[in-house]
Formats: sequence, structure tokens, C-alpha cells
Amino acid sequence: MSFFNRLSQGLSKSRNSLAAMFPGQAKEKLSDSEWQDIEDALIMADCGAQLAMDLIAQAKKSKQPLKILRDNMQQTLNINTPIQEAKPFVLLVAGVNGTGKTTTIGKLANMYAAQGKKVLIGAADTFRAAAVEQLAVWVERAGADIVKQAEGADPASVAFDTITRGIAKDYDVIIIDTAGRVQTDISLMNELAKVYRVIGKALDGAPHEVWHVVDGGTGQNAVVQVEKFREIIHTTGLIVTKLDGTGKGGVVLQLCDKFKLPVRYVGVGETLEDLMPFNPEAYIDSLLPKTATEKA
Ligand SMILES: Nc1nc2c(ncn2[C@@H]2O[C@H](COP(=O)(O)OP(=O)(O)O)[C@@H](O)[C@H]2O)c(=O)[nH]1
Ligand SMILES: [Mg+2]
Repeated sequence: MSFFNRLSQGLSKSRNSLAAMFPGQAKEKLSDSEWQDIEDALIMADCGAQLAMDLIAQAKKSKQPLKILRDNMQQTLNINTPIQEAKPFVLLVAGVNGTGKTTTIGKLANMYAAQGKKVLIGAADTFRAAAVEQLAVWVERAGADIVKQAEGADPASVAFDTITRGIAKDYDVIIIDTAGRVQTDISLMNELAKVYRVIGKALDGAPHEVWHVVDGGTGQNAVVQVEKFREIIHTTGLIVTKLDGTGKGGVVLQLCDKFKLPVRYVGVGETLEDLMPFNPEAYIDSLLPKTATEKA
């Protein structure tokens, strides 16, 4: 199955519930109750009440309201901040537990390696030996290298070692994996802040990118997660995973709207190849029912 099909299938739950509440065809003018249904549908898909209202207020003013709604949704996702270039390029990956950080790092390592880049991964999730082993398996499959220390080691120390080694051995890309943590755990958030600081000490200007991995099925809580992590590690981009599952796709719109952070990649499965660059148009096409945007 192609990426697009997997995304489209993953978002089909959202799309079908949207379809039930969208008018069956595009019209020039919709009734108040039709608008109300659309607003409810967007909120149920996790777009957030404020964004749903804003999108509808704008669409209502237009002669092709559903087309404008669609275009503005796509525009919300269209955040073109370029990825900083550097050698070594240092990427820090963070997020709550189980969102897919380690899997995504495996996929990214695979992608960069396929581009002919020399990739080094730092196993700074030192909580469980199993976490390091899981990462090591991905890294090996991807044809990259890993820096690890003993279970329980200071994650900042692992990050520092990784970068020092990456510079010494002429790596192109360095990715630091971190343990999952909830944003309300102050000591773990302080630990993450230290990892961030130490990366900057190991290499001026690093990390060049900080990607927050969000599980696409998280819903509304993703907003709080992104907000809190951003305060600590100055997030530069988002990765949204598990969009092949039962993701309520609207949350991505809300995150982009609220934080103006680009979605860098999306995860659509559990294998190394299941990572795709984010494409706002494909995303909206997967999320919205076809009838929503057909010409009247
Ligand atoms: N279906 C699906 N599962 C994923 C995706 N990304 C990660 N997973 C699964 O989510 C679970 C947690 O992933 P992991 O990388 O260990 O999360 P971490 O705790 O953030 O490092 C694993 O079972 C992964 O296979 C994805 O894009 N799609
Ligand atoms: Mg992990």
C-alpha cells in the first residue's frame, strides 16, 4: 500500500465522521445548521473550538465556502521553516512515553543513511536496558552507529559523548534519543533541559533541530504536551506518528495553528520505510470527505 493510501486509510475514521456532517455537495450558501454541523465535526476531529470557529468565519464570507474552508485548512498546515543545515547536523528527539520516538529515529536513520550520510545515534534513554537494545536493533537495520552507556547513566552525558564522537569521527547526522516523559514531571523535564544545554556545550549552535514526536491519536492533550516541551527544549518541528491507525487527524491542524511549528514527517506504520515527509495537501485530502470540496 502506498504512503498516501495508508494515511488515507488511517484518517478514514475522522474523514467518515466529517463526511456525515458535511453537506453532500459544495454549495454557494450553507444554512446556519449546516455550518453548525461542520463546526461540530471539526471540533470532534480535534481541530479545537477556536480554530474551527475561525476557519468557519472565514469560509462563510466566501462564495465558495467549502473550497475556502479546505484551502485555509491546508494553509494552516503549510509552515515552511527550512531545516537548518550543519555538519554534523544534530537532532534532538523528545516527547511523552510510547509516542514512537525510538521507532521514528530508526526510520530517520534509515532515511539519512539511504542518502549516503554517516549517521550516529545517541541512546540517551538510559532508564531501561531494553530501551537501548530496542534502539540498537533499529540502528543496525538502518546501517547507522550508536553510542550507549550503562543503564541508569546520565542522559546528558550520553548526549555529550555522542556529539564529541560524532565530531571526531566525521559523522554527518547525529540524532539523540530520549526517554519518554510527561510534561508535568518536573524532575524529568529538568533532566531534558540539561540534555538540551549539554548538547549546546558539546557543539556550538546544536541542537540544530528539536523534533517533538506526537502520537496522532492523542487528541487534545497533544496541545499541552507541545506547549510544555517547547518551553524546555525550544522545539523546532513536529513528527506525528501512528497516522496509519485511528488518528483523529484534526489535532495536527490545531498544533500548527497554535505553535506555528512545521510538521517534519509523519509515521504511517511500524517498519523502517513507514515515514513520509509531511505534505499538507495530501493530509487534507486524506482528512476531508471528497464531497466537501467538489465544485457546486
Ligand atoms: N502503527 C504505528 N505504530 C507505530 C508508529 N510509530 C511507532 N509505533 C509503535 O508505537 C510503539 C512505541 O514506539 P516507540 O518507538 O518505542 O516509542 P517511544 O517510547 O516514544 O520511543 C511501538 O510499538 C511502535 O511500533 C507508527 O507510525 N504507526
Ligand atoms: Mg523510546
